[in-house]
Amino acid sequence: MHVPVVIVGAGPSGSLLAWILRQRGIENVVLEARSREYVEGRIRAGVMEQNAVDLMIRAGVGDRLQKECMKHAGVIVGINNQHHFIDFEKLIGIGVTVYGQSEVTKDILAALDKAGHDVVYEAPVQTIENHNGDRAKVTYIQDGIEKEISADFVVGADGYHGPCRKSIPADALKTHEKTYPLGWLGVMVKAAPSANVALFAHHDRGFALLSMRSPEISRLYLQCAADENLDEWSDERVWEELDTRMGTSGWTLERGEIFQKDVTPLRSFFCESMQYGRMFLAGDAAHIVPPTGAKGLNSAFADISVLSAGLIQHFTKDDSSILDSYSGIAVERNIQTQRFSWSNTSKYHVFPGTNSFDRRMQRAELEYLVRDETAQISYAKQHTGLPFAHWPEL
Ligand code: RFL
Ligand code: PHB
Repeated sequence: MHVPVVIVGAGPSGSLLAWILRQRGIENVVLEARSREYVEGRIRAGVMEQNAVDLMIRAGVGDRLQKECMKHAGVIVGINNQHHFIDFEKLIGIGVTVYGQSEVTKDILAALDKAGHDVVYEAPVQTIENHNGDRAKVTYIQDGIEKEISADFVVGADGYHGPCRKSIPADALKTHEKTYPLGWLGVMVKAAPSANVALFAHHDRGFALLSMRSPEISRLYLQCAADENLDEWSDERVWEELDTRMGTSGWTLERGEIFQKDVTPLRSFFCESMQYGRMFLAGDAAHIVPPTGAKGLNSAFADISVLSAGLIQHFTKDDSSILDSYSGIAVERNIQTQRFSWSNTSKYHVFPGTNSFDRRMQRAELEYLVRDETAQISYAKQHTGLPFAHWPEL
């Protein structure tokens, strides 16, 4: 079997690309290792940049998002129990949108399903070969049987652990990585959000974040160790720690039933380039950021905007100029996103072993931010996201 484009992974990157290409009549097959329920149930991102929202809307999968999303004008910065609102809308005329990644994925997978698109679930890709030949070859397992498919292009949208990036020879790939001695303990809570925007709280005991998924569901995080043992965190201990790190006088953190707890170790990673012959990498397959900047899903959609524009131009106009520049554009944008995520992580967290001078300077960075309008404009621009270099013609 041969198709123009094989997409590995049906996460947000792979599913959105499949849908956009389909809209322009470009045949593609999506191979996904896990079940649809598993992919839809993964609780991850919550904050979307306006460009990511616009891409969903332009692609025709943004109706429910527009109805159910929550618009945030800015963020609250907490510094040792003092809250300061930074109003992005007032500063630069643009805010951020809260809509769960699981809802994003559900909306796109439902659209693909309704259109009868070829998304093969529970079909883990095993190998990608012949990247530099006239056709790339992909093997995968379906119902216990190994199958093969060839393609003009393969898109590795298979996340950090997937096989696509690993199929690139080591001497053709440069990787950059930082692991932090930190994790995030996340809880999903049946309680109304205690603020109308996210609260990023720096405290001597560590960072804490209040976010949300809907008017009834809050999402909260606590800085913890990268290998934190969840068994040591009773619900009561979680609430007490959240109160300690983000409480302030005259403000109450709403409590409710905790219905999920998880730990995410913090990591920064990116590779250069994001193309090897007929294979392109997109999203977490090429870059991971610590969640402090809320950039993972947004960077993935920035990649998909340029890659889909390039593939559409290639197949409909016989012009490969955007496709040829994809890797350079995507890596360059991603490095700036990495910088923001790393600097935001450094600003808010308490790092083990930091001396008193460095701790005080760290706090002074946040104090400068909440006092200085120029610093706030810069922060707002970075939070709300860089432009997308190309948009698909839809
Ligand atoms: P995904 O979502 O990892 O999807 C990859 C898909 O590939 C499949 N796969 C394979 N398929 C076939 N064959 C194989 N051999 C395969 N191996 C893997 C996987 O099953 C999976 O379905 O990558 P994608 O699509 O690039 O999407 C990236 C985003 O998921 C990620 O960047 C964000 O969730 C990051 N993130 C956030 N991003 C934001 O923009 N805003 C946020 O507020 C935000 N908060 C977060 C986050 C990530 C978090 N965690 C848990 C990592 C908060 C957290 C806690
Ligand atoms: C979330 O809502 O899950 C969220 C919000 C902001 C972040 C990371 C995660 O920086």
